[in-house]
Amino acid sequence: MTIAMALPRPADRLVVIGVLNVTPDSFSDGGRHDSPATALRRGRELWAQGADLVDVGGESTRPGAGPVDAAEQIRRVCPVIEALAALGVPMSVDTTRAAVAAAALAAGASVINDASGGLADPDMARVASDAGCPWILTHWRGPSVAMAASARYRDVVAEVAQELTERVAAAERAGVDPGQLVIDPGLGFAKRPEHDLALLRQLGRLADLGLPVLVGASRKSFLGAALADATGAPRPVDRREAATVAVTAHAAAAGAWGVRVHEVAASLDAARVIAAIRAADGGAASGGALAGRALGGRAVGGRAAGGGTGGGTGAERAGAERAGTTR
Ligand code: PMM
Repeated sequence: MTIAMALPRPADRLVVIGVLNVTPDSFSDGGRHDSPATALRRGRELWAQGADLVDVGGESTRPGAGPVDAAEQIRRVCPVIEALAALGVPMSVDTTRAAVAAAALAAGASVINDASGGLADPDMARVASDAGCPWILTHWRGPSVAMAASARYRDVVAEVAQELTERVAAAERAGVDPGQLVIDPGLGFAKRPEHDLALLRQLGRLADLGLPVLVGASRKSFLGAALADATGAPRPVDRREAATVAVTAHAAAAGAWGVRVHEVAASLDAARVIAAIRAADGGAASGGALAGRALGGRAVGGRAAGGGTGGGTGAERAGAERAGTTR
């Protein structure tokens, strides 16, 4: 099956990417899907929930995690990607290693999700440019083991925007089509909770760079800190789901292109409701008190308009396929 090398662009809502970590040690889902069979089952679940992309990764990027060599990442992700591709599931590969990206693209992934923004492996730009596929560039200041020490900023939003601009320029110099680039502030990557929150509050300044913006907040520690109990203990990882959906709604209202989340269904609902609110014009023309007041409501990704993937959730798509109504 040939998988299109284009970004999903639902006409009217935020893209929702489902996380599938085929790792023993990721901070949230590590160890849950680290056999091909369990990973395949989870990938199918995410697709059925309506994921626009399933993001398959074989290396934990949690703070302090050590590197996983390319051969081991390939061993973890490629069988899963091949099996999901055979079902028609669109996928990104979450890796900072060019060899892993190349193997994953050959196995059926269609997007590179590079949490290092191209910095970890100088060959990544060539792989992205040769494949002509979308490339997600995440803000990064060094490997997971050294991340905490580089979480120093005078103006985190300005510095992240500047450093992402440099990554975009480097990708373009390497021959990558700018229409295939997505930027991501890298929440939790060399960031303290106050940095993550400031980046979310000012997402529009990243959107102003003119590229689609992806937000990866799902279950991250700044959400645990924001929901700390009376003793100051952070909310445990497995109870950050509502907080994750809150960020999805915020990102959608601020005009982000997509979110990367562990549970797709609730974020997809949030994305659809925000899209419905943004599309509503009843009363706006007659000028209610809040009518027309922008909530950061610009379209992100000025270089690439509309398009669409046919819309609908995975479950709806599956239903339509059963009913023979897909185009
Ligand atoms: N975060 C993680 C992994 N990959 N990719 C992008 N583009 N953005 C992110 O914020 C991001 C990512 C770490 O989270 P995980 O361990 O739950 O996968």
